[in-house]
Amino acid sequence: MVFPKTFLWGGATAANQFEGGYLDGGKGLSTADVMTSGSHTEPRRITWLNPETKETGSGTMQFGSNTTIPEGTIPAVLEGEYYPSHQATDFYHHYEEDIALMGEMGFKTFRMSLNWARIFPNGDDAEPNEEGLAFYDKVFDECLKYGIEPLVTLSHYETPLNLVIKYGGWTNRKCIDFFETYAKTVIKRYEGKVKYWLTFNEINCMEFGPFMAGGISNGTPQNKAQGAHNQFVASAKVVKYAHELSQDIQVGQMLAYQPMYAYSCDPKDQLFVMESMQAMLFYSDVQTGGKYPEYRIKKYEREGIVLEDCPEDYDLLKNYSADFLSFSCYGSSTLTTHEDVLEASGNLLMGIKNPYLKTNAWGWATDPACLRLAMNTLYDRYHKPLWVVENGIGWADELTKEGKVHDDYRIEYLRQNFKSMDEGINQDGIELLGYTMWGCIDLISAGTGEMKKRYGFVYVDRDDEGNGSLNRIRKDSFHWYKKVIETAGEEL
Ligand code: BGP
Repeated sequence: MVFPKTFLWGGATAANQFEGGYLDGGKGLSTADVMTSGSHTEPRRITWLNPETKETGSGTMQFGSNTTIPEGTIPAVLEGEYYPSHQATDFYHHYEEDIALMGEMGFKTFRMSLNWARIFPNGDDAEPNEEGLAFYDKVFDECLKYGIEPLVTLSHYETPLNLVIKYGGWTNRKCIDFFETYAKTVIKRYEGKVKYWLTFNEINCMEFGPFMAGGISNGTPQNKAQGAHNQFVASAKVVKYAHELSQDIQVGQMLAYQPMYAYSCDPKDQLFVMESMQAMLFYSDVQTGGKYPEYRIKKYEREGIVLEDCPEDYDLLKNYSADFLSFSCYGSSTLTTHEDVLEASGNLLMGIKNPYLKTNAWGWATDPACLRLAMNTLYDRYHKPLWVVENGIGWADELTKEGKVHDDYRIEYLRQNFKSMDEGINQDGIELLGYTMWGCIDLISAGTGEMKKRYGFVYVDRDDEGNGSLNRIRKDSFHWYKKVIETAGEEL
């Protein structure tokens, strides 16, 4: 198997899970900063304060459930609580070392995100924070020194907290303007350094995690629909601006994709899969396809959802759809309508257990076919270039006494996924721009806030209580991936 010479191999991270320095350099608070840590079994929580009574507490913040916090309260950082994003794995103070490690592996690209609240601490500030802008200048310069092309997400699961408190997050159309100002500021500032941009990470997370996706702390169907609409319009405005600024800049969509299998050949199960696929692909139908699909228009009519919109919104969506479609894909899910099977299996988000597949400790099914399936579905539907910007396996890696991490399970997982990707490119003829493995240097988990759910080629010495030296240690997979890149996939 040989990948194209231009193929962009690399790794991916997100500011709120990697950077730390949560108040350094004038950064404001973001939604991620009020989320505590959970565990395999305990959900992550969002902490809140009632400004009148001074009462505090926490509400559920879990994938698969709609966040709600009591009326009259605001999300807030509380004393005595542990918030994993505050230090994360401290890229803020380790970026030179980290980018050098990426350079050593031969990365061609590095997907990272900007922390919006580092640039506009309150989201609605009149002027950007120069210290925040300067930090990312240094990061990009460092990447370019090693010939690493930055791929930058504008918003990865963090919204400036002030926008949540003052405006209700992305339910409010004002966020379109704030985001546009932020995006224009950074796209202009980093012109010549950053060519590839993504607007919203896993935009379809609005469906099952509206607080993470859009700072929406009351995730009613109406609020989620409006939040998504506002983000679509904001994305289109960013595409418009980038194209006007330069022919070289490309703005992509980022979708969380999962192949879905019906548990049985019962037509009811097939229909359930079809509808679940619609719930996922609605987001790319609009952002990459350029228009609201009929099935979603009907759904809104049925449910009495009315969007606050204007005719220009739809012109923008049509004329400024995404240049390419990037996606995350970790495995597949299996769905059923059969109550007895559901009861025996559990796990709502990732579906039920598939007897043909292995799962990791968090119940995520690894699937050797997932990337080829994802690539085919998305390419057939949109015929736009694709980019795998997240894929990988979370594991409670063990550091041996000799200071090694023998992560052969990760190598095996990646080997299978690269074969699947190769089939998509070489057998099916799909245009795939690149691959960035999720969490290339260990970081905290988005879903659970845990440190022990590790993905990286590089181990970071830090535990679930925030203790550790933060030292970086090359895992076995580090050396393996370096070879893969060196040989363009010939040596797996
Ligand atoms: C995606 C997110 C990432 C990331 C990854 C792994 O949904 O875009 O931010 O964290 O999933 O998920 P987790 O961290 O929950 O294992």
